Amino acid sequence: MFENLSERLERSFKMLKGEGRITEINVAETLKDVRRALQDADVNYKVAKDFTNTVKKKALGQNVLTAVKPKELMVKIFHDEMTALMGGNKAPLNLEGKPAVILMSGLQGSGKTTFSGKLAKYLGSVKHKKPLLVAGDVYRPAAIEQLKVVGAGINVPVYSEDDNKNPVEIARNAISYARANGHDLVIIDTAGRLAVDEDMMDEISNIKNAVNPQEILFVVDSMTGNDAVNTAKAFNDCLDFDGVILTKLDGDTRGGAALSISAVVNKPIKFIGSGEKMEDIQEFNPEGMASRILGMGDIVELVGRAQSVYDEKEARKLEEKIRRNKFDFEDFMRQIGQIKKMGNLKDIASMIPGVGKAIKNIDIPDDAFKSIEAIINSMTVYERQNPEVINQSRRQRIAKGSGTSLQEVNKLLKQFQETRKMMHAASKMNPKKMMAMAQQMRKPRF
Ligand SMILES: Nc1nc2c(ncn2[C@@H]2O[C@H](COP(=O)(O)OP(=O)(O)OP(=O)(O)O)[C@@H](O)[C@H]2O)c(=O)[nH]1
Ligand SMILES: [Mg+2]
Repeated sequence: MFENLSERLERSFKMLKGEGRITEINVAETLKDVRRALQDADVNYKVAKDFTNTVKKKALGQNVLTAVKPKELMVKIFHDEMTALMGGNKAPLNLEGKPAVILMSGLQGSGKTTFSGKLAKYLGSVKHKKPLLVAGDVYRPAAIEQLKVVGAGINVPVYSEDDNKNPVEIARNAISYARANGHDLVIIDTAGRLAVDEDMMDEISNIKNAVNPQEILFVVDSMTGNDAVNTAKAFNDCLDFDGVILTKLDGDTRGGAALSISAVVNKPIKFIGSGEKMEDIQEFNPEGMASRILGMGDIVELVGRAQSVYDEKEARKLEEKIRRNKFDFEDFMRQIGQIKKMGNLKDIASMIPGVGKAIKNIDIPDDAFKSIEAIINSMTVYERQNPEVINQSRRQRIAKGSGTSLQEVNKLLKQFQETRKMMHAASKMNPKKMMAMAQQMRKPRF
């Protein structure tokens, strides 16, 4: 799922490639395209509009001159905003209560019965609950039987009253039964209708009032598309539910519902269902979902780390030094230090799109900079600040002191001089280009 949206977003971001910074002009086209992509993926019109406006505000407010590339920064902003849109944090179930009562609601075929079973199994094993399933769907002929089959498959008892057509009574009786039989969790499955109708809403409201559940969950088929938002609104107006369950995320869904529902009703998505088997249940994680939608989770992590070690003031100083051709070995060391602060080298390298797969089987030692650092450490402060004084005899001393060879010292000095010359030349030509080069320097090269 979401493949289309991911691809479209990636294409939109590509427009920013090569841009030095984010401006009103170069971001406008990208945002327009993103909004279209979201709407095509069934994201509610207003949600998509508000979303892109927020992103724009954030993007223009950022000082992107140096920190990271505009495209990467945009992905990060998108990721953060999408996470916020979907509720921000994980929303755990409230399981206080003796027993805790969970009431399922939702349209016909949305996956209530299946999810009731999944949840019973999940909470039984993860939270060590002793669940009881309750057959509250008294209308569809095979509904009770269906729940019994589900219960038998996961070893969870099912409470049902075959001759009783009153779901409110059944729910109430089930709770007494649960108390008497040591169940600390009751999950009530209810009947769905084809469309939102008053009878159904009345009935489930009555159940709600009779049993006062800890959690009312609204189950929605994520393939429903934009309609899901309206259904969610209707259920929420009537029940003021506590959380949303998105089912059938394994299918060929455009996924927009996931992005819209919790924003529109302002309720968290708590779980997702991604298959017909009882194991196909996951706690919903807004951050993880945002990464999946963007298809770029690693970039997000990489940019986050780069931002956390990045120091604007230092960068300005460096810029000035390069301009005056004063970039020295102390600056060089600081750059290495920054890269190292970002974490394990192989981890970092593998986050760069396209690199991950290529280096999967290559061993990058974490001390890749070791001999460079040793050489620089063997220089005197004077030498580091004035690399041009490092003559032949100093080179020999440095090689000895660092436990490296004369060739290695020569190589480093040559590379350093070349880099410095290039950066200086660039700085006189075009400030944008120079910064791009400086940025390049802070990236490990393999
Ligand atoms: N692929 C997939 N199928 C699902 C998922 N959840 C439920 N289903 C299927 O969807 C169909 C309907 O699921 P039910 O659990 O019976 O839905 P319901 O809401 O109880 O339906 P009613 O009782 O008729 O209102 C069944 O065929 C399920 O196997 C899911 O996450 N993925
Ligand atoms: Mg059912």
